[in-house]
Parts: sequence; structure tokens; C-alpha cells
Amino acid sequence: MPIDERRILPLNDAPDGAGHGPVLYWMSREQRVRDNWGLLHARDLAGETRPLVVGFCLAPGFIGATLRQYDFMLRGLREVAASLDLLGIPFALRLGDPGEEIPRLAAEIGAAVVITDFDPLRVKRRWQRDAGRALGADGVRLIEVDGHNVVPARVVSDKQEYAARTIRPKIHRLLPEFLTEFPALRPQQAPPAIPAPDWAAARRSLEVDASVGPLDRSSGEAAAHAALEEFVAERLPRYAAQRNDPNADATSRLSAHFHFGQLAPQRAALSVAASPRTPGDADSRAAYLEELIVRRELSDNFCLHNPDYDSLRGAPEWARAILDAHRNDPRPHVYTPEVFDRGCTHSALWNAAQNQLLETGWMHGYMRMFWAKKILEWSPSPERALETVVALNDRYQLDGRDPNGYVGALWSVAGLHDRPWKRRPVFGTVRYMNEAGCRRKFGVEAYVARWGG
Ligand code: FO1
Repeated sequence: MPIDERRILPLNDAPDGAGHGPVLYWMSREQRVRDNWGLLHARDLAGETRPLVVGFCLAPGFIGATLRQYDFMLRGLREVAASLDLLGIPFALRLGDPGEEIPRLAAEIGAAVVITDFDPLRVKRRWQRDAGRALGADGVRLIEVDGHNVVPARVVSDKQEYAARTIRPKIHRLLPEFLTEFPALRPQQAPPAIPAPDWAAARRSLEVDASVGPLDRSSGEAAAHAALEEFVAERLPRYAAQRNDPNADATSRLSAHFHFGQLAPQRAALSVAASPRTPGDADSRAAYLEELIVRRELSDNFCLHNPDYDSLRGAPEWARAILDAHRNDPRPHVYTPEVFDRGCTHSALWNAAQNQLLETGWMHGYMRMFWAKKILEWSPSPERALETVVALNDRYQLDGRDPNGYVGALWSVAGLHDRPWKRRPVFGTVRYMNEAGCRRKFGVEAYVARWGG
């Protein structure tokens, strides 16, 4: 079953390589074998006559990622290589700048066409632009496939959406056409000979901060599917009631698996839709699909259409103006990024949230909002606050360096996709949160006791 054409976009104008020569799927965002539209499209193009190769280029660094994230990713990639091997599809691992290494790999195997994953991040678009140029010079077409979004980002909207309420109807209208089952990936009969990946060399090639070390979090496609099944069975029924309670552990905990593409959000949506209904869980189902589809696709929409997605310049004009007007308000406390990093503020609750992040590479969604808004309140300027939020998020979160993370940072610090609230010092009309509000929502003492503050 061919994939929906609306997921596909040529990234250079080389001839479309139809009909002959090997096919290379340049895996990047979607690091999985099952439910992967880019891989499925490459397999379709290869058919039974053209060799199919999967390539992944390991960059020595990636937006401040540490050994924590690379270790998680590499463990998942080893599983991808093993799963592909069972299907007769070779996995070629290259090291260095993907903009150079992918065209080199394509030339080595004589690829006529290269497929890669849609990704709105600046660094990815640079890799694709560089690779697209080099491949184009060799007459090789580069094609992008959106395998991340249920409804492809480029189909949902051709502009930056204002908020969830404006993008939601555009997504819901198209869901029946795109929230479909995935075809199975057909094995390849005569696999081309490709050297096996040198995982030790890959680990040595990294230029990352090893002081933030590996987590004992299980990684990879099988672990992601197990986590999804456990969430749907155990936590989804109480998701609506308890998703904002950091002590309740009612959330999906799938964000790292989504970030590294080990699980397709579309697969999660299909599982939730198919799970047995229990009385009163309709709210949980709807609430989770809102997070999983509308909020996640709103993030890709923002990063796709706003080049300043990780800077205060990307915030709505009303918020930038009001934060500027309150720029000189006295701050009750002012901390340096180092004090935030070590979790040594005056607030036990804030420190506990930072400790959860340091220890587990994850922070509960409700705490992320409180945590970021306090950085706004306790930083010398809104610009410095956003820099600190993004830097800490990208350094310690397993799911950092993701469109969802950049949108969450700007939502908290500068009202992105939100509206003006009651005016107050420092925040202006950016939504305010404080410990008293947390106390009304959940057991703050229990959270501080659990994570230490
Ligand atoms: N993608 C790659 O294609 N090659 C890499 O070496 C690579 C490293 C990397 C490290 C940390 C991280 O959080 C993401 C990383 N990615 C890499 C990107 C990955 O594809 C992300 O899931 C997407 O960029 C998210 O949009």
C-alpha cells in the first residue's frame, strides 16, 4: 500500500530516479523499523528489483546533547540495525557531518534516490540542504517524508498557527484520512553487502559532555511498545483526573521514545483508540489524544514556520512587549544559570523539580511549567530566562532538543499559544504560577520528600 502522497516532498530538483538504482533511506528523526512512513516509502520505491539500504549518520554533537541522550539513542539504534537485519535490509552507520556523509554513502552504493525524515529543526534543515545540494549535483533526488505527525505538518497549515484552538479543527478534519493502520514492512530478498556498523568507533567519535551520564532507562522500539501498552492498560484510565499531579505518575512517559522516533505518535493514537473502553475514561482518551496529536503537531507547526523557535524573538508580540515593559521590575530573587543547574534556589519545590530532572532526565509536565516560570521570575531578564530554560532542558531532558520542548519553554516564559492574564510584576500579563497554586493542585510536601529540595 503506497503511502499518502501528501507526506512526501522533494527537497531537490534532481530527476526522480524512478525505476532504477538502489534506494537509500536516510534515517534521522524516525529511529524505528515498524510504523515508519519514510522507510515504507523507500521500500515501495525499491520494490523487488532495486536494493534498499538504510543509512544513519551519527553527528559528533547535537545541540548540546550529552552522553545521557546519545547513550539512549545509540542503544535504540543497535536494536534498529538488528531488526532490519532480520528483514534483509542492511543498516549503514556513518560518523560525522550528515550533510557530507550521506551523499558519500549514496555515491558508494550508487543510490538513485534518497528518502529522509521531515524535521523542522534548524540543524536538520541545514543537513538536508547540504545533502540535497551534493546529491543534486550527482543527479540524485532527495525526498522528505513526514513520518512523525499523524497529519503531515505541511498539510495541516501553511502558516504559524496562533494556538491549539486554531490548529485543532484543521487536524481533526483530516484525522479520518491520516489516522490509519500502517502496512507491514516487506522483507528484502537479496540484501546488498554493507559493512556491519562499528558501534565502538561510533561511541569514540562522540564529542559530548560525559559528566551527564547514561540513565538506566530502557531504550528502543520494543521498550517503547511495552511502555505504550503499560500506559494504555495501567495509567490511561486515570489520565484525565491525575495528569496534573506529579505524585500520581499518571502520564505516558513516552516523550523520549517519541523524540528519538522509537515509537510513532500515530501508533500511540491507534492503541489508545483501540483500547477497551471503561466507564468514564472518555475524558482521559480525549485528553491524551489532545496532548499526543494537537499539542505535538502544534509544536512542529511552530518550529516549521517560526525560525526563532528557540528565542524570545519567536514569542508573540503582546508577550514580548509586556515582558519588556516589566524588564526593570525588581526580582524577588536573582540566580545565575549555575545555581539553577545545581538546584540550589530558596525554593524547595523548585529544587525538587530540578533534582527530578537531573536524576531521571524527565520532569512531569505540570512541574515543567512551574519550573520554567520561576526561572523567568528569578532571572535578570526574560532573554536570560529563556536561555536558561532551553539550556537546562536540552542538557538534562532525554526528550530535550525537540519542537515540543522549545514550544513548552516559550509557552511558560513568553505566553506562546497562550493568552494574556492578570497583570503583575515581572510577568506582565504572561500566565503566572506559584507554589500556592501547586499546593492547591497536589501534595507539594510529598513531591519535595520524593525528590529532595
Ligand atoms: N539525528 C541524527 O540524524 N543524527 C544524530 O547524530 C543525532 C543525534 C542526536 C542527539 C540527541 C538528540 O536529542 C537528537 C539527536 N538526533 C540525531 C536528532 C533526532 O533525530 C531527534 O529526534 C530529532 O531531531 C527531533 O526533532
